[in-house]
Amino acid sequence: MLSQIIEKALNKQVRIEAESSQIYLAMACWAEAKGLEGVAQFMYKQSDEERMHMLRLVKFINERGGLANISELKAPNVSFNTFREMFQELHDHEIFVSASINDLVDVTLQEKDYATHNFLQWYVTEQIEEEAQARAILDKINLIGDDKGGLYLFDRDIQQLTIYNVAGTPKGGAQ
Ligand code: OFO
Repeated sequence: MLSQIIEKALNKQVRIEAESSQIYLAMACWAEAKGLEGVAQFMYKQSDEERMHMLRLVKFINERGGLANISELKAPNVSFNTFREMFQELHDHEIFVSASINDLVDVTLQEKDYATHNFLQWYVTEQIEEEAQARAILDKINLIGDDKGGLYLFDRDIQQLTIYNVAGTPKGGAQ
């Protein structure tokens, strides 16, 4: 059984994951409209993953005797000056999510809720991967600079990253 404090803290994270999904969906649309097909596919997939993260929390809350709260969401940014700016926003958002997960883990320790603490370890690992991926992408973009040919290759490469993840290795383990 979840305490009210834990239920509230988990529900806050439900909302953050749902907003993350919307943020990346908006990025997918922006990229698709700009003809960046690879980037768009990558963002659609990120958006789907965030929805899975949300659902995982929703099911856990309900299974543990709580009630998942499906709330209104903050509207995401829908336009960006450059694709670099967009990926910077993705990176910064992942740092924000990691901090939020860390706070949540902290609450479970204060509340001595070791079942929820254990459940959240998957998210801790996932955030390490997502931060590393976002940093690697930003490093690549910084290498490309304003080079149009570089952007073409980047768009193709990131598509392969997406295909690779879909085909073989689910990022962060089973979802
Ligand atoms: Fe939910 O993993 Fe990123 O934000």
